[in-house]
Amino acid sequence: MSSPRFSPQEVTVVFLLGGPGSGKGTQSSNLVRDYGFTHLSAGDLLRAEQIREGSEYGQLIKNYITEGKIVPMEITVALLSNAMADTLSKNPGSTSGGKKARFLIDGFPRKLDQAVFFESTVCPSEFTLFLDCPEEVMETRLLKRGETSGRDDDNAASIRKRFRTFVETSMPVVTEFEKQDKVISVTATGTVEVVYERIQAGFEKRGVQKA
Ligand code: UP5
Ligand code: MG
Repeated sequence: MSSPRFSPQEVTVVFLLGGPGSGKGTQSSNLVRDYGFTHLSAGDLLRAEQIREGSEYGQLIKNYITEGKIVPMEITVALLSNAMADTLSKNPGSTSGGKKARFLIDGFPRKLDQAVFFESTVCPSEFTLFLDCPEEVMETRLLKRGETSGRDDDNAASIRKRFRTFVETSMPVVTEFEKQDKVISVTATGTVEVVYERIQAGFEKRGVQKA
């Protein structure tokens, strides 16, 4: 079997998982600022691909996202892998003895086979940060955001479908990484600041240094 595109010796990959509206994007900004991560949101990359002129996947991505279903992983993994390569080519220092590049991969992997595929072809992960949040809290946040976000999936019907997909398909990824003792689990209720305090405490416990 061929080896992954990037070696954990040259880059650190952290997955950020949690239900829809658990605060992945929000907390990513904090983590980028303090820990020097490059933030790659799989959902943002898919939404950008959806509207990219000339993309052959635009309509397909829109359909999957509106239905709260998971886009075929070949598309998402290619977007992520290319975004990583792009970042590294702009900061060659990270691969030539400088500081190791850190990637925070938000909202991926969403299915067990995606985790296996990514880790064997792109890069093994260091650990997963899991934002644990009750559906009622997430629903309130998403409906509020939906007043202005313009996202195709911030409506009550899509939100319900996203929740179901998360529970049935994406939670098994967290459970699997937990078995490997590779999860930092954080309760994601309360203010943005309180959640971030918990994240920092979890990182400290695992020995993750600030940038
Ligand atoms: N907010 C955040 N934290 C708060 C707090 N502590 N207190 C009060 N409010 C808080 O936050 C959501 C809202 O809540 C915001 O308004 C925020 O201000 C507020 P956000 O940080 O955006 O939460 P996040 O977890 O990022 O929610 P998001 O909606 O982005 O999560 P999803 O997982 O649903 O969305 P994503 O973009 O990752 O995926 C969308 C779709 O793309 C998927 O459903 C799927 O169809 C597709 N997809 C794939 O197919 N494959 C992939 O690999 C990735 C996505
Ligand atoms: Mg998000």
